[in-house]
Amino acid sequence: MIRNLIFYCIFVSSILTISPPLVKIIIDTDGVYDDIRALSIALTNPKVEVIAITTVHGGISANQSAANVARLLRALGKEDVPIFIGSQDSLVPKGPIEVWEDLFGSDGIGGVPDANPKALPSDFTMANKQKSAVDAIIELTNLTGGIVLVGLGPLTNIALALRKDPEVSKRIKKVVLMGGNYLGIGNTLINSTAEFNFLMDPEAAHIVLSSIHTTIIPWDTCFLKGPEYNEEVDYEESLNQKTLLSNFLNNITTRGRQYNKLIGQIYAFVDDIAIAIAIDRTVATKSLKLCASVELEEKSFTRGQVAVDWLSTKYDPVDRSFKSIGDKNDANWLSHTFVTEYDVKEVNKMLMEAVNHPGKSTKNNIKFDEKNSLL
Ligand SMILES: *[C@@H]1O[C@H](CO)[C@@H](O)[C@H](O)[C@H]1NC(C)=O
Ligand SMILES: *[C@@H]1O[C@H](CO)[C@@H](O)[C@H](O)[C@H]1NC(C)=O
Ligand SMILES: *[C@@H]1O[C@H](CO)[C@@H](O)[C@H](O)[C@H]1NC(C)=O
Ligand SMILES: *[C@@H]1O[C@H](CO)[C@@H](O)[C@H](O)[C@H]1NC(C)=O
Ligand SMILES: [Ca+2]
Repeated sequence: MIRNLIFYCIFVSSILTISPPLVKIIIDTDGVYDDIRALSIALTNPKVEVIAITTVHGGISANQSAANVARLLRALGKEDVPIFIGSQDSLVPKGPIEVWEDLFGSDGIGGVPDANPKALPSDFTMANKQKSAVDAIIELTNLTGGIVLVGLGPLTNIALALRKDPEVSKRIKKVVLMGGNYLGIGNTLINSTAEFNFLMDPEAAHIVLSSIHTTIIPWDTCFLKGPEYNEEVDYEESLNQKTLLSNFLNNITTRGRQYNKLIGQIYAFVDDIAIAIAIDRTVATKSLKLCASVELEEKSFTRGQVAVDWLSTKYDPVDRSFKSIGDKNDANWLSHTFVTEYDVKEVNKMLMEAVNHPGKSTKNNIKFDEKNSLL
């Protein structure tokens, strides 16, 4: 009996010691379809605890972003994850958002309100009304140590949180951002060499990059590696599983995928990479540590582009790559880790696990049947 008890204790404690602690994440998002797909990884991964989701202006309004997140939470039976609405405009106001409807649809997620789960007016009321995203970031990182802060939109909320409470940068474990660039590859299809999230609020991006060392998944990596990795995975595999979430992600990305085809672009992973690396850093297979800042000059091709100080690097002949030769101890040129290659198969695996996740509520356990819509 006692021997059994001892065995039991050893058994339980070994389980407790082998299972790694949960990755605690706050995700700041502008809630377009890419973000929603990436969020679905974090919300279903058993290694992750999503502490909160905060929303920001960007591809769509912060309010629409919150409604889109609420709809995803319903799809997953995860309505208990709190949503906080943040900044409605950039630090230097740019006025009303012009939604890129050809790509995103009017709501940022393909304009398919009838796709399951259907969009509901109540999605707009699901966010916490007591607290702004900025205060939520400040207070939740104070309540829970070691949070990974992931930015998938313009950096307005994160910049304001760091400004209002500089201790945030000491309390959190790390910041992982999808945004910016290091080779000047832009993605706004206008006369700009900036990446969208950084261009939407260059001043905020500047504040974040000069306040804290971050890990950045730059647009250049998404753009250059997307077509190459297409030989390794089928980017649409996770969209063709017979589950509710797979079908939902298929529906909300249909317009975006069609538009990408039209302009000759490959529909590859973007925000998903940031979430995957926040969960498991080994998903980043190659990175460069670079001192970097953000160009703020108005009316220039380069506003919002990341300025890189390549002179603070040196070629390493063994590794055949450039390596940082140390920080410059200048707040305007903090070093950041730019991910230049990633494990696309692992990102795809995480997405596949997400769409096949049984979910919490029973309705998610049932495979989605196109003829007998369940919701
Ligand atoms: C966002 O929603 C709030 C109510 O939650 C409302 O007061 C505000 O006017 C909305 N802002 C925009 C830009 O739609
Ligand atoms: C969702 O996608 C399925 C095919 O995967 C399609 O049959 C259905 O019409 C789509 N629904 C909407 C509302 O777009
Ligand atoms: C952090 O929490 C402590 C209590 O644990 C509290 O005294 C302090 O005011 C909090 N700070 C912020 C910024 O919320
Ligand atoms: C970029 O193009 C827009 C629209 O054609 C124009 O208004 C703007 O001045 C251009 N910017 C630069 C830096 O040339
Ligand atoms: Ca985004």
